[in-house]
Amino acid sequence: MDKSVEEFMTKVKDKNPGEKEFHQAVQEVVESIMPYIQKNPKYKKAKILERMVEPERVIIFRVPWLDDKGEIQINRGYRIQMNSAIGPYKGGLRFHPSVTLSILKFLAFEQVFKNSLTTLPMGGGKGGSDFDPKGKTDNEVMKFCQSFMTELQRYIGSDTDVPAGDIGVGGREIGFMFGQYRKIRNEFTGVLTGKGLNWGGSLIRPEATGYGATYFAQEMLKTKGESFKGKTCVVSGSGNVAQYIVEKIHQLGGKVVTLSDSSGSIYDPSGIDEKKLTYVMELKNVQRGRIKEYAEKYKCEYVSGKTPWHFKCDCAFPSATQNEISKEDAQTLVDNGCILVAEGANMPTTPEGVEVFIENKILYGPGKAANAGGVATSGLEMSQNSMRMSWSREEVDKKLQWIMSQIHNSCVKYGKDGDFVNYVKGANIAGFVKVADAMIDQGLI
Ligand code: NDP
Ligand code: 2IT
Repeated sequence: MDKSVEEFMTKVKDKNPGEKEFHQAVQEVVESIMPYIQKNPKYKKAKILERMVEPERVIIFRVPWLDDKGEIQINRGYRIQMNSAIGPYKGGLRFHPSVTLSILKFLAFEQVFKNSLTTLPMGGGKGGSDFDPKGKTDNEVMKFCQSFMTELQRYIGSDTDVPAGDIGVGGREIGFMFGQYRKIRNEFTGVLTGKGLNWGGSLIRPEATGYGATYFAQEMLKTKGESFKGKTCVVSGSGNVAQYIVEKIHQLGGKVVTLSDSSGSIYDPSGIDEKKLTYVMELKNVQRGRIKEYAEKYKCEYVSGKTPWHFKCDCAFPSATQNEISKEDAQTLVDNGCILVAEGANMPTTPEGVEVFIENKILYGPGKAANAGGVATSGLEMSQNSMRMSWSREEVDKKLQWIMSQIHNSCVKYGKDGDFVNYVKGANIAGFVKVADAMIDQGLI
């Protein structure tokens, strides 16, 4: 490791003990940016990196709620307001039992760079809770969401901080939280994105992360004169992001052969078509069942407790969670002929796995570039809310495609190295420059 990176990381680790996911996300960014900062001393002098790893504000709160048996439950709520130099804090809420301060700080840190890449004026934030929506009734989820928002509402607002969904937070949860915000504050504003279409939501927002990741992959393929036609793809996860990646790849002539959840993966060599995807959406979004049931219905293979990376593919779309591709998984993908990895999830590849992709010079699109279509379309939802208007499906989709191509251009601009594009370096530097310059312009903030 470069000496200046090592020194910087020692300080970050000492100041944030035990936060290993946060250290991981910071280290990846710092490794890309340090050489750039050495060449541009104004960033060093202004201690921009040192400031960027310190959240502007961290809010941690108690979330008490009553379950269906009348028993009191207590969860912990968080909001990390990381950086607002280029716009209001913006980023999702994650409800999952694995949620910790470290995980939300890593996600908030990534979000700052991602949002900067979108071309839109959004700062970075993230929040959530260790609440587990799995196995809870709609009534229990509502009780939790209401209690969560009763406290969170003090800190957010349409010009201050605009949360959205992430793992465990979809349309249902956004609805319950929006209702509670409106009731307490007596105002109807765009304080959350991912809202229902009848009450301020944007067309294409549900599809946006998955569609955007596919558009980004399409841009990467274009650099090699390739397209999705005839490509076999593996996708992990089976939630919001995974579902719309499957839909878009199918529309573009590719074939998706896997999906997964935290219990295991399905392998359907004949491909997941529209009809099968409709079944998956009903299974996951309405019945809230397990992906194993797909294998039973369509008589295909199910591997219990395993990720899908050992299935042969041309393109891979990790779309479940952080650190789901190990070094060995990355090597298996490369050995099996995989030419492209586009991250629907945030930080799904371990640093050792990333190294394998870069060394082998495959098309590797890191999450903060590849999955930025979700938050970008949230930004478009905010614009529509401010205007009190809504755009058509075609208009939003066109804007999303344009934004993904702009993000791709930015990555190429800062990441081109001969005929290879290092999208990690490109995304990190491009995301950094806009925020860093804004911080310098605005003085010591
Ligand atoms: P969902 O809650 O809709 O789906 C999550 C999926 O990932 C489920 O299939 C879930 O399986 C699986 N999963 C979650 N945690 C784990 C785990 N620890 N191990 C294995 N599988 C797991 O979430 P999204 O689709 O919205 O989010 C997926 C990823 O995409 C996340 O990394 C998120 O941060 C990222 N992302 C989401 C955006 C959005 O707009 N929603 C935008 C940009 C990135 P199970 O049902 O078993 O839990
Ligand atoms: O990780 C992400 O970019 C999201 N979960 C979406 C955030 C948003 O504000 O739409």
